[in-house]
Amino acid sequence: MNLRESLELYFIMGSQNCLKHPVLVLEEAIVGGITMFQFREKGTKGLKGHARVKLAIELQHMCRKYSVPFIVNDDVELALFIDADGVHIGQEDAPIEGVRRKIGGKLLGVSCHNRKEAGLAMESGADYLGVGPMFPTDTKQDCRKVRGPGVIQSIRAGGIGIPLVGIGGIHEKNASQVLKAGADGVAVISAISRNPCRTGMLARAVRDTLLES
Ligand code: 3NM
Repeated sequence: MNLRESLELYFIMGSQNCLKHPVLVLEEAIVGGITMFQFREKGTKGLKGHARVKLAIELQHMCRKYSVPFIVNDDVELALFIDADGVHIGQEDAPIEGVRRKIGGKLLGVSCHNRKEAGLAMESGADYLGVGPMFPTDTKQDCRKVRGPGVIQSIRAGGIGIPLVGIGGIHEKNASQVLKAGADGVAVISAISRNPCRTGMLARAVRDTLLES
């Protein structure tokens, strides 16, 4: 697997983000052209316990059917239990080195908000970074201040070259700004989870921008 290519259109969701069954949403998104998926079942409306694990396995099966990498948000034990392709953690989650030790060679993504966090994540063993929020978003309640694509330019200018996606408020009309700032791809929740039938438009916008540059 080429990680930069897998990051081009990274879809993230849990049942709390979907207007119909998440398995149907994921299949439509995959057919529309997503290149990686993250299971992020979170918050008061998210499933818990057995129902959460069952949904994770159903979504993982769908990803396997189409050879799309399946990443688990935050929950290292779940990722190991179901043998996911990787784990994504935030700055507030477990220390990066400890997660790297636990997951061995699985993919490790880390959310970062500035150049300093990006440098530390890279040194601590991250395979890729998620940088945000690029634009205003209602999806994440505890979101930090909007940084804009400029923060990606600053991370790249600081010599941090590892694979990276922008996240936060991204859709087909503004994705090109994120890619032109130096991202390998874009990570989105609501632009696809609420409207999976539009995935193809976003996928085309991403591909066209990457081909131009
Ligand atoms: N992380 P949408 S922003 C999960 O800035 C997440 O680290 C962010 O949802 C960060 O695509 C965000 O609907 C929410 O805006 C992204």
